Amino acid sequence: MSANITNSGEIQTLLNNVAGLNNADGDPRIKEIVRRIVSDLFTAIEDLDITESEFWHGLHFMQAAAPELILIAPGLGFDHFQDVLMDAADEKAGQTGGTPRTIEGPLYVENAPVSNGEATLVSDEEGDPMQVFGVIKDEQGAPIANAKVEIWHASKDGGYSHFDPSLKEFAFRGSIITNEHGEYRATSIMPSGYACPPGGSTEAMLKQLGRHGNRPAHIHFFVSASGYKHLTTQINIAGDPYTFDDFAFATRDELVVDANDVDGVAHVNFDLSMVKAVDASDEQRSGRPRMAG
Ligand code: MBD
Ligand code: FE
Repeated sequence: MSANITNSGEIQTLLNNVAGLNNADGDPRIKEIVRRIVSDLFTAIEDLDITESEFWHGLHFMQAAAPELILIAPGLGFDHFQDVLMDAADEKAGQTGGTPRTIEGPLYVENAPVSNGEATLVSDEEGDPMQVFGVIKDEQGAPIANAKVEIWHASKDGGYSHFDPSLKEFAFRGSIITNEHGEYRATSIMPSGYACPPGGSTEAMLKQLGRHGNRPAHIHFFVSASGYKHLTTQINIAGDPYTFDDFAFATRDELVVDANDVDGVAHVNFDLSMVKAVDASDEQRSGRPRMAG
């Protein structure tokens, strides 16, 4: 496999022209990225003898899949790969520790209601009662007051508000400011695992790979506090058949949490540990586009 044609002068010139390297306009960073990605795809087409039919099938698949690209990305491991890259960067900078990160996923919505100390995430949706609670701590174990804990999770049917039209605005979403003991508590219902939309492009793609499109029951967190690095993570409820078989590869051993029955309420107790920020930008989450609720 040597990509003889891709490496020829003719195709290298074509790639330079494709990426606009022969002009002084445009964005140099975008040019660099386009040059590299198109070149890598040409190489793959040549090395794998991807036929014209296969190429166009793939392109038409992507065209139809456009609304689900945000789901295909975690299914193909891109979200988890970015976590691994960020972990490696932290390691290199000597900034390890704290609760492990894991992927944000595509279903966060801005502007959920804010409460102090505790919140009821929903009052009139059906489901098994669940409380998720804990303490936000620094690496020495000292509680962090006034941390912002944003929580979002699925319904008992695995749907997310603002994406599943049967659910009320901001159902199962809330932002809790920790009290003077660093505590947060959300009263809600037990989420079910998520399944990719039946009949959709993600499901079709995963089927071709012999895979499924399920996630275990999980609860998402954004945690931020002045002077600490922003944390994006999730917990998986122990005992779900998909806990260690997540189509989005987001499970980490430290993030699997038991739900304990206390008088008919599932108690999910999870403390989170925050790492000191080195500069102000560490306190912010990534600039990824997000839906405003
Ligand atoms: C989810 O709920 C989710 O968290 C991810 C990562 C992908 C799809 C649905
Ligand atoms: Fe989710």
